[in-house]
Amino acid sequence: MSRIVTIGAAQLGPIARNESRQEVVARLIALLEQGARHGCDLVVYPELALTTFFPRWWIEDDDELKSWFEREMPSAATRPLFERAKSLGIGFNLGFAELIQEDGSERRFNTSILVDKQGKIVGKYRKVHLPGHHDNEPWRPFQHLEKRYFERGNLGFPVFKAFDGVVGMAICNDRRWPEVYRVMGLQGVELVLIGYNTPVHNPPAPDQDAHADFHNHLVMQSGAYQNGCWVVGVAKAGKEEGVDHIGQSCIIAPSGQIVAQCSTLGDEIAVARCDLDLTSSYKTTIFNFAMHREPDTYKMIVERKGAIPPA
Ligand code: ING
Repeated sequence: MSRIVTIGAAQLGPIARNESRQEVVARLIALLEQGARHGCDLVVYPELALTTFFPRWWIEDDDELKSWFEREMPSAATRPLFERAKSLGIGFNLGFAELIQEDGSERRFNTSILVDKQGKIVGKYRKVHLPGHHDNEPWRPFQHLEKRYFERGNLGFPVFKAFDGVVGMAICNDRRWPEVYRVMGLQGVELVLIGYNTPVHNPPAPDQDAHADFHNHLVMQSGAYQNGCWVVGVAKAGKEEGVDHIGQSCIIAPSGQIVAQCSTLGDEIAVARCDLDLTSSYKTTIFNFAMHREPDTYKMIVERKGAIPPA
């Protein structure tokens, strides 16, 4: 039996500071329609896909800062995306800056949602690993103020039954930390969806710039193989407000192999038919956590099978 999900990695080129939500949503819908022509069931967009990557700037005016956030989802600006996706029978994963009243106070998160083919939000994740710094650091050619503008995610690393499988999400810097995949792997995740905005240059570590593309794929391919799951990584790419970002959006099989990849730094969709049943070979053999990672469980299993007589 095969559980095929046809997935589109919908990479975005730069989003200008003065580009409206409506203009961006039109680009998202264009990619959605390309995905429909390729038979996609699910389209994956980047982190903070509705705006330019505003944490690159020191923003003192709180009203200006809040203008980069979404107060409701769907909103008037994003409803056309939800409606078009529903009419095409395609689900999607969307990253955006979330401003919400929760527990009696205003909360701000770097958020990603999973929307099913009926246009219903069936999963939400809030970014845990917030890279960069909290205060203005004028020595940098550009800032990276996620620690200032967002709270650390408070939802953990959940997985969701969707698209006939077990689906999880991560956001950008999360993908560099192996425990992110493993926490979801221990929940049986079969498909991890990741959006990213990754500058080529990392001011505190310029020696690593030359490896930006390599590190991007290294961490996602490792996460896929070591947890027997599919991983989809989708970039906001290109020179955005003067800052060069990597592209390389891709779809990675549980073997760790890249099976589809974007080759430009603009709006581009890479598509692959992803058989979720391919995860089983890895989850039941080399990365069978119960058998090889939890010895007491192993002993119980083999005793139950009678291979080793009870002590
Ligand atoms: N961006 C980057 C990322 O982890 C970064 C931060 C840039 C880390 C360059 C290392 C090198 O891909 C976000 N948004 O997390």
